[in-house]
Amino acid sequence: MKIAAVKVIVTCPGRNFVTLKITTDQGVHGIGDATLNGRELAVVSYLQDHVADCLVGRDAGAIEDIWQYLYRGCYWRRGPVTMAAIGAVDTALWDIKAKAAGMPLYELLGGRSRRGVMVYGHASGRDIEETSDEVARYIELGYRAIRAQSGVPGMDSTYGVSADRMYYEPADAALPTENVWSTEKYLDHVPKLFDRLRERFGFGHHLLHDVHHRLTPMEAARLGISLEDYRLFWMEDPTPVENQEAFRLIRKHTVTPLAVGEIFNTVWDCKDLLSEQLIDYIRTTVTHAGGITHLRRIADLAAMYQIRTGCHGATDLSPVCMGAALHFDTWAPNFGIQEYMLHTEPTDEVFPHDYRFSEGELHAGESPGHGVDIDERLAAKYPYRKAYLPVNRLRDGTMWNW
Ligand code: EZ4
Ligand code: CO
Repeated sequence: MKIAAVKVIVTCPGRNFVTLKITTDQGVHGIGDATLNGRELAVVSYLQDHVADCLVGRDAGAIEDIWQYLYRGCYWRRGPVTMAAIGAVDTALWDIKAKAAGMPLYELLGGRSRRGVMVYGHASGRDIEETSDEVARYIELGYRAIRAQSGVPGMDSTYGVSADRMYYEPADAALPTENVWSTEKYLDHVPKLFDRLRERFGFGHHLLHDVHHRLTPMEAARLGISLEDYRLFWMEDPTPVENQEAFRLIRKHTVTPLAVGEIFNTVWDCKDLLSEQLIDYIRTTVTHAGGITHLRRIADLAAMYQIRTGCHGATDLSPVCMGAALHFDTWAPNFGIQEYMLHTEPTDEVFPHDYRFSEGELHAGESPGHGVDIDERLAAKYPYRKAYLPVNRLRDGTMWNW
């Protein structure tokens, strides 16, 4: 079965998504997600101008060889644009192989390791009480794990607090919105949030929190210590990850579990954190870490150090990524948890999918492939709209991490 056509589809049913569609000479097609939030068109060009021609005529079943061809063969290895492009090709080819085999993708990966995939939902509010009421709502919906983020007194905005309760969308403007950040105010506030949540709900649910790269290593250590009594499932991205040695410092001081890796794109980014056991959950997912083929390598390395997976699942990853990730999660022996934010209704219509939520878990579905497709006619109704993530500045104007 040979690759006959390679097509890139851009659609914006509420937010931008880039989808790669590969069709074979036998009429089977597969799709992959290539969305890189705020830099979408760079991946579109990479795929259209530099990858598509190299794929036509190749054996669609040679997934590993095509992965190596695109990785080794471009000379300029790694990076988010390259790896998102490779990830989309890889996901589409696994989709095709599983469809051709008549199997759901998880069967092809080695079969089912669990009945369902535990997910965490996103509770947020302008203050602690609003966030607490949102946590109550997720518990009523059946979630067993909930991420909690709250507005901080004295700060106009902070990461993770959405205007629209269920649908969080930070890429909100055609030029980046500028937010003002205060580490002092944040560090003072977060322990109060989790104190309230444990007081109200007890310890029967997993609670998570995303620091979103804002702190220095010592500040992160201090936050970790101050959250220990609340037994978080994880504290995510406490400090920027370029300097992985920072995690040695954090680790020396706190037993609050750490989750890192949503912006990583290869196993090389993960290697030291995994082999030195500096984190507890690895956040890489299908789209930004080179597809199913490469994500498996990362998960296998993590497993050697008892580190579990916690795939990124924000809404800037399309339902195609979610579908593929759920098959991966269903297989991965060292699966930990899957992030789950609801896509808007128009997005779900553009990407009809098999996966279903029930009792705090997502189920990948049993149809052949990864179980997600794209309605191209509908997709064409939503043209690309420029949208950027915000930036952060300190009160005196200094640029900070968002
Ligand atoms: O801000 O994916 O844990 N989830 C996150 C996300 C990221 C977005 C950036 O595009 O940190 O909400
Ligand atoms: Co995050």
